[in-house]
Amino acid sequence: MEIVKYEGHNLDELILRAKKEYGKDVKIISYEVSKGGLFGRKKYSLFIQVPSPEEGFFDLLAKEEKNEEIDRFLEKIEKMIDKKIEPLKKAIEQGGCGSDLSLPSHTSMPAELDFAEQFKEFTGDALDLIKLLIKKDVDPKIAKMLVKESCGFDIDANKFDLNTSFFKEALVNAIEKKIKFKGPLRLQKGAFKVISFVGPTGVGKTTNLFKIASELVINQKLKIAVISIDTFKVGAIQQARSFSNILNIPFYAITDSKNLKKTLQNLNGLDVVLIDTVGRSHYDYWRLGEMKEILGSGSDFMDISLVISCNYKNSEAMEIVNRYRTFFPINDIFFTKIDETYKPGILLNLPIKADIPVSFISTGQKVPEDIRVLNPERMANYILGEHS
Ligand SMILES: Nc1nc2c(ncn2[C@@H]2O[C@H](COP(=O)(O)OP(=O)(O)O)[C@@H](O)[C@H]2O)c(=O)[nH]1
Ligand SMILES: [Mg+2]
Repeated sequence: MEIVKYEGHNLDELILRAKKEYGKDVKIISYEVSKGGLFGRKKYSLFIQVPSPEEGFFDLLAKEEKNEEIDRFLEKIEKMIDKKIEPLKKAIEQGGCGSDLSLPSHTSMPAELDFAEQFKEFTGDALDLIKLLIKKDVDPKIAKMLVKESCGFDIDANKFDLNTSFFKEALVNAIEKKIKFKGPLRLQKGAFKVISFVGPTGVGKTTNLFKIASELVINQKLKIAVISIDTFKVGAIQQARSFSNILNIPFYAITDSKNLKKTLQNLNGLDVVLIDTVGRSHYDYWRLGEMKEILGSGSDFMDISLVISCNYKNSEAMEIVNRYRTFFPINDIFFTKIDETYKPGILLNLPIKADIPVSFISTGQKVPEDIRVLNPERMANYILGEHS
């Protein structure tokens, strides 16, 4: 910033001069009047501010002040927006992100009111358990249905409340009634059994197949073989082959149904054959049809386990189940990656909505130890965040 002084006897003329030289928006700071000279005529000193060619310290400071003003203005707007969307944010939190029933039907209604309306037949601990389940991404309808299983009618309050003071007990009881569990693998020696693992790419089919293989070979002392029809994923065969070598079990890589039939016939003397499949996109109908042809050749003695990652969104997982079940009868759901899942509501939502029993849960990448048989208590622990 630079100050320029004009002097003369006519103030209007001085202003005109300044404007001519520095533009019509020139900033007038002040003027002074003095009397002097022979005839005592008025003399004016006009001070104007002109922009300097380079920005000085004061210019920058002035700009800063302006930015602060803008910042304050923006902050105000942000606060106003926050206030407006607050009920919506609460509704999403209570409805559980990712749940397909997560948004309340009328979003203009404050979340608490809507929650109270949806669950008005419950009170006390029952209501608290419903809230907790929804927070863990359990579908609100399923949360309601499960909690009701462990409720009694409180005549005083005219509402349902838990008939135990322990959330875990209430949840285990409800899970026992509503979800089927396949239980530990109890395979007979000599009773030729085939188990196939299907599901999208990367969910953990190969890794977990070998966890099961280890259990069968090392603990149950069964004679087993592994067949891989996962010939399309880069490195898949090598990965499976090296696991098989470690466990010292026969491994076969197969690409068409005729070979699968023949191989299965040849392996008839074994106790168990585990089949690892290609994990394609579940949208790939044509390929799934082809796989059905391959798996279909042994359907009488074959169990098909659908492997699903707990990371999936509820709606996505349900879609996967529906696509796969149009091609194969699914015997059980095998959950993986619980260790990477903060809100494991899918554990309850999927088996209940799909009406399919659950088998195992994979708890990490380590082979063979990171796997557990799912049972009601374990499932309740994962939901309540009490697992160790
Ligand atoms: N964190 C975590 N990673 C897993 C789990 N199960 C498998 N994985 C990893 O997921 C990746 C894909 O597994 P893979 O068995 O090749 O999947 P596939 O394509 O279905 O056969 C590998 O890096 C596995 O180590 C699990 O329970 N937790
Ligand atoms: Mg694989």
